[in-house]
Amino acid sequence: MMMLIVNLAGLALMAFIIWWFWLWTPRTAARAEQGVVPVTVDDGVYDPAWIETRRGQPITLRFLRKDPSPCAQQVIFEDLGITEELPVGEPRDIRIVPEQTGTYRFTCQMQMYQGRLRVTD
Ligand SMILES: [Cu+2]
Repeated sequence: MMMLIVNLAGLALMAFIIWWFWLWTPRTAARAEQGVVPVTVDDGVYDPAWIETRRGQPITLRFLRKDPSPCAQQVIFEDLGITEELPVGEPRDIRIVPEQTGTYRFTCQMQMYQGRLRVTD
C-alpha cells in the first residue's frame, strides 16, 4: 500500500513538472506593435508572461524585478542568446529585433519564471 502511495505521488509530481515546463500557457498577452513593453518580475511570474510582436520590428522589454529571491536574478532568452542581470527595483531594457517568426521562451536561470515572446508576420 505504501508503495502505491509513493508511486502515485511520483506520478503526480511528474504530471506537474510536464504541465509546468511544457504545457502551461499564460492567459494574459501583451501585444507590442512598437516601442516598450514593461514586464514585472514578481511572485513567481512575469507579468505579462506572453508578449506578441511582429517580425522585423524592434521591441524593448523593460524588466522590473520586484522579487528579491535569487531565483529571479537573471532573465534568459535561450534561443536568442540573451542573458540579463536584473537588480531588484531597477528597470533593465532588453532590445530585440526579431528576425524570424516563432515563439521564444524567456526564463529565470532555474526556469521557474517563464514567459514567451511570440513573433508573427
Ligand atoms: Cu528561478
